[in-house]
Amino acid sequence: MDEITISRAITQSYFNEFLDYLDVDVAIVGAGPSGLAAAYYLARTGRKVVIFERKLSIGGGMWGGGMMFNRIVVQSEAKCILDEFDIRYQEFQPGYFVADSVEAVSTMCSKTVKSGARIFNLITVEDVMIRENDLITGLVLNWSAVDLAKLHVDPLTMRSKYVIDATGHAAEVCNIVVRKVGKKLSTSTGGIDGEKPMWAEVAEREIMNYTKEVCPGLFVTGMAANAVFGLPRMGPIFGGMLLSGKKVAELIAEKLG
Ligand code: 48F
Repeated sequence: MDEITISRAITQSYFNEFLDYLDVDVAIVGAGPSGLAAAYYLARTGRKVVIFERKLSIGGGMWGGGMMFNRIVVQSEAKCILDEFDIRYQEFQPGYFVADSVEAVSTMCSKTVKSGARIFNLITVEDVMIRENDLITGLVLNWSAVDLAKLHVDPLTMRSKYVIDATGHAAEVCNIVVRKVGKKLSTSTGGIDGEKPMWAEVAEREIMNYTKEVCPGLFVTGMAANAVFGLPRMGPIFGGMLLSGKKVAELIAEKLG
């Protein structure tokens, strides 16, 4: 057993893939439910898709269910996505399906990776790359450890035909764009309209209308869409996240042709 061979296997395999994914069709920021669903459905169309996730763990806010009770609720409209991923559920009351969040995250993660999407965890997106007319053309990456330790280390950059902001409540990519490029989003103010208080029904309905291209080259999905467009939050009902991820995949697949 040679430790150096083990080290070579890890570094060589990792960096071969990292190099390959520096130029992709779609780069997704955040591996929560919306980012995973977007990656899965895009990868299944044969596109080259990568997710960058800041944390060690995949799954974003889905692991914790509601208030750390590890169950999620999904409405009838999104049951087809649970079926697609083969996530088991029970009908609690007509129209309300409850699933184990651990099974939901681990199954989505596994199927997304096996569909061909690549997930790089422990990497934080700290900026975007732009070209003429403020077209978003890629992401600026750094190790999350660098960010956490506040080290003065320059990042690296990757290119992507389209970027998806799937960073949840913080809508981090859109916030970066507004801060650095100006109020040029397709919102009422051009900036981040800001998330509104809890109203699950409106939030789950409207998220589908606001899952879209928010400025050239940048799409928004999941809770980030609600935050950017001033919609209410919805709490631990996850159908909107899954449907929004699927919708953004369809919108981008259509653009890619
Ligand atoms: O928060 P998150 O799960 O986003 P989502 O897919 O789902 C929202 C629900 O979990 C829940 C809800 C549902 O009703 O309201 O909150 O919209 O996942 C977002 C992921 O993005 C990562 C973050 O660590 C999380 O795993 N993330 C955020 N900012 C960055 C990032 C960044 N700058 N770089 C890389 N990853």
